[in-house]
Amino acid sequence: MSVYRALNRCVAGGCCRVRAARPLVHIRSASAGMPGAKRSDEEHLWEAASYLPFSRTRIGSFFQESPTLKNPFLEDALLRAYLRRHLPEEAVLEDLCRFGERVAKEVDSWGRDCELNPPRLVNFDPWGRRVDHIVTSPAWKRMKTLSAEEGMVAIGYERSFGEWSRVYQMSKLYIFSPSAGLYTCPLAMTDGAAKVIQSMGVSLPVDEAYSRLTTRQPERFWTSGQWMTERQGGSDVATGTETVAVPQTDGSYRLHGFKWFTSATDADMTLTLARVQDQTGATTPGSRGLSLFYAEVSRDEDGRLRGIEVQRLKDKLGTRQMPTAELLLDGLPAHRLSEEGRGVASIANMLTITRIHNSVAAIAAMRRVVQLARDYATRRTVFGKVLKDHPLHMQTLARMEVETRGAFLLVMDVCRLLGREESGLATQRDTHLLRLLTPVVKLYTGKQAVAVVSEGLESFGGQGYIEDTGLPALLRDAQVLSIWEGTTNVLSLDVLRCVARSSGMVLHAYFAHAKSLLSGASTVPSLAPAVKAVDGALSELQEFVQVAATRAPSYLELAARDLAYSLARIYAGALLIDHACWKGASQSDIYAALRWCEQDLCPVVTKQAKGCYDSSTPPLDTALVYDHPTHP
Ligand code: MFK
Repeated sequence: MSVYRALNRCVAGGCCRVRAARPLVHIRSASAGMPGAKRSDEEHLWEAASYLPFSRTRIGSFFQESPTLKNPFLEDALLRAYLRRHLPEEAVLEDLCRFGERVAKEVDSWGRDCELNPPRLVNFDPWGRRVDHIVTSPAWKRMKTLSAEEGMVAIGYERSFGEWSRVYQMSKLYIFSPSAGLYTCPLAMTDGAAKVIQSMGVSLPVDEAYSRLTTRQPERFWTSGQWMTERQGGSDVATGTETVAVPQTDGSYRLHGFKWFTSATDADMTLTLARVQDQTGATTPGSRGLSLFYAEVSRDEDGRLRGIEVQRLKDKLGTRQMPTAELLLDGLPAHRLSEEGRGVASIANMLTITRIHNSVAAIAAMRRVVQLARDYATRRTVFGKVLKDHPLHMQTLARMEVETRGAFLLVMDVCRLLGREESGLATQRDTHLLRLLTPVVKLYTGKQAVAVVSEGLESFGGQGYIEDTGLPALLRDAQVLSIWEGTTNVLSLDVLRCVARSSGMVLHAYFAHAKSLLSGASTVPSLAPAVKAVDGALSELQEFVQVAATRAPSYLELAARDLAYSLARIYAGALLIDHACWKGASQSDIYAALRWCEQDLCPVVTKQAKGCYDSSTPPLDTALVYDHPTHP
């Protein structure tokens, strides 16, 4: 573009126009009376340019400093305090500190590359042969190497730190997650698959797979898929799974079916569900007809995928960094891992692990947005002072911080319980708590992540809405956390199911442990209002449970979501109090506990008092949702 055109555009266009107009008029009138002063329009404009605050070469002198990602380990007071309290091993702290530095300096930019270079599917080669090649970015591949080197899955199985090994592993994933370009998804499923194989006994044909899933050697490392979802069965796996397994003479199977949503489809192997056909071709319907299968993803000598066609990649709101595909299973060679009909019960171990990973991703997203917002608040000046000096802005960030702290302690407690179970130290109470809290924590933190990340974007003003800041991707990716691995409602019902199946024992464990967490609080008098709130909420909840047990199942079903929220909020309150009583706790820990406990800790009782679960509610809800004019 010529200078002339550029200036013309500048003078004529938009916001520059008002500012540019004055000097231009001034120059023209000044030169008009001078003898022999014949000046071209271009000269006028050249001269005008020296007065213009904006032009092609001068676009203003102010540039806002961007938020800077610093070492996420060093920046996280609660993580460091939690580890100092429970796992004060130099080796762990050093590793996390080094890794945090690597994440900030190196890995974060790979994560961004994964977002900018999403996977694509090449179905055919130039000559029309089917190849079904999912092309991923170099950054995505680097994440695989890094994951092996850093022991992202291995740490959980090496168990070098006994019952705290899972806390160590999940702390590392927590630091990694928002910079990982969604590589945490294949890692979640890989971890889940290793857990399933281990719990079923590491023997042929999966011994090699187990060693690859849990290795630190990048050239041997495998990731696993978890192909559960079919067109009819997202949540309702039991009735919606159509895939059939045809027995072969050598004892193996061939799978035929259509998997509708397979994440991280560039995996090396998968665990999946199918119905075994009998000799007449018949299968057993429902949950009891499902068995668990192991299959490797491999290519034949012509380069074609064995028994798989990739129909298409999904076009998703977020998690675009990662390939998610629709797969036609057309004779996929597979081995049955579970007894026939024990598929759901066998894959449940995988669901426990992936739900915990999901919760880790949720707290990591919250923590990341808080860290960036906190940094930005020291760099951005508005209305004459930095954001950090605006009390309302600080109040908003402090609320986000409280949410993040409560969620962090919830998730770490589930990791602690998992570690205890795996190292053979779990008491009956621990086992019950782990079963109850896994869905509770997953559903609660998934929702919290969306709320906190959304609030966090607002703290960057309009820049939080601008793609190439990388901030919007945080929100897009958070949105999936309440959906996959069981939606909020499906998990709320899972809570009811585990209460029923344990004859209420999971709730006994919950009440006993939550109360025990308050026991040290008498040493910190300033915590009294928080202790009173949690104690009161626990009593209310106990009463609710007693009453609800006498009501029809539909009553509890309507209360399920509020019940799960109550369990999460009260337990987080108790954990925050317990942490604030620790001798190494800070004033901020006490403040966070007090703030958390100011909210409605027991919404199920608040709503019950308003009659929200009465029998009149479901028909009224339906009428409201399908409301339409009754008068012409
Ligand atoms: C960063 C993190 C990233 C994470 C990445 C993951 C990406 C992958 C994306 C996906 O694959 S999303 C697909 C996820 N799909 C789901 O989460 C399915 C949601 N639906 C459910 O969870 C249903 O509740 C369920 C399929 C489990 C219901 O099936 P059933 O067959 O009706 O269950 P049923 O009859 O209640 O239980 C069957 C057995 O499983 C019982 O064992 P027993 O027969 O021995 O009694 C149950 O106890 C057991 N079970 C069910 N849920 C369990 C469980 N055991 C432990 N924990 C659970 N949650």
